[in-house]
Amino acid sequence: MRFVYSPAHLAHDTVTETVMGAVIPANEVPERAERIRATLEADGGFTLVGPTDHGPDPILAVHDAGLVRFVEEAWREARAQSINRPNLLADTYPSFRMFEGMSPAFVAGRPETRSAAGRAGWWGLDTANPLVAGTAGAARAAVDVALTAADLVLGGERAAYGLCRPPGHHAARSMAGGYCFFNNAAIAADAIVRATGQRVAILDVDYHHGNGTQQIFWQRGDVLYVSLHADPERQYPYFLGRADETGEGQGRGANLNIPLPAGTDDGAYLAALDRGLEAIAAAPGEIVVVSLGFDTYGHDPIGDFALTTAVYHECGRRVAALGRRLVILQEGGYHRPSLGANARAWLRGAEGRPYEPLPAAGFGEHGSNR
Ligand code: Q9C
Ligand code: ZN
Repeated sequence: MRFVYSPAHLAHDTVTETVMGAVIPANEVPERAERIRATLEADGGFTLVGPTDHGPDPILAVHDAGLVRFVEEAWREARAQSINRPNLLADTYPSFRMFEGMSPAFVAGRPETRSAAGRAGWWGLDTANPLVAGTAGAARAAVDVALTAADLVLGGERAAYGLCRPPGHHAARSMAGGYCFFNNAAIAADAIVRATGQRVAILDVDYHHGNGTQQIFWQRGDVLYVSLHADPERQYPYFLGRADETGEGQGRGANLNIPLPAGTDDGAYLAALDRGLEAIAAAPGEIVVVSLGFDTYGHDPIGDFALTTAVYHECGRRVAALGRRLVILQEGGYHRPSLGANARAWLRGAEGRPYEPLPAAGFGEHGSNR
């Protein structure tokens, strides 16, 4: 299988994030993608290709131009305003309650502040989304990685993997968040619909609900969104991801959320995956975009599922058994020592190659994150 990778992600060298006000080391760090790249290269069955530049238009087809401007200007602006922190993180967000009782027209006319910290809140969802000097370039490159993977599949490949970093599925039309700036999977799915005139399904198997992807396609019938994720009753993004969210308007019935309990293990996960795959199999279309996260792994530092490396091979196998072509895009996964082995297992499964587990790579069942 070919996999698309850009070194531009290295400059998105995040330092910290915050959890309920406490500063912690960033979870979404360059080492994640480097671990996956190194393991796929060592496997011998994967060919690295660089992305091609697709320009801003496919991004602007999905995202508000103001969000794109913010991502491009924020770092320079923060420094110009003497915000001398290792990364720009917001602390104040325009809750929709701030505007209660004001007309939609009035609210829509509220100006975006000129403060860089304020703008980070205006265009953001949460305080775990550090932005640094290289973020804009990395986010643009991640979109090109996704679109290049889509091109490979449109060109006839059965499957291609885009090693996107930063990830994308929390980014909505006008909002960054959850380590995401541009929604790589949504941009790829939208481009595929435009290129083929056919319907596309997105299967999101990151541990978290892809609120951004759901929001972007909420009223569209041409993209089916199916997501397996931690129940928002206990987990980020809290305010979307429930089973009763099924789409509206043209998109009615084209959104399937499958929230899962803490401790979800291989067996329960595979049963839920089969439900999601049944919905995709029942819908028209030839291409599936997979939002692939490994924060479902048993030792992930921010997840609470119990999946094993072996089950990722079976997941890849079952997804490929749909018989559709696959554009597989990296989302989350924060237990760094296991990321390479988990990606390798999933992708080998998707290609119909045997699992052939790697020798335990120097981390125990409860190994550290370094
Ligand atoms: N304790 C993705 O997996 N909340 N994003 C973090 C950390 C945000 C995850 C709290 C999680 C975002 C792509
Ligand atoms: Zn996630």
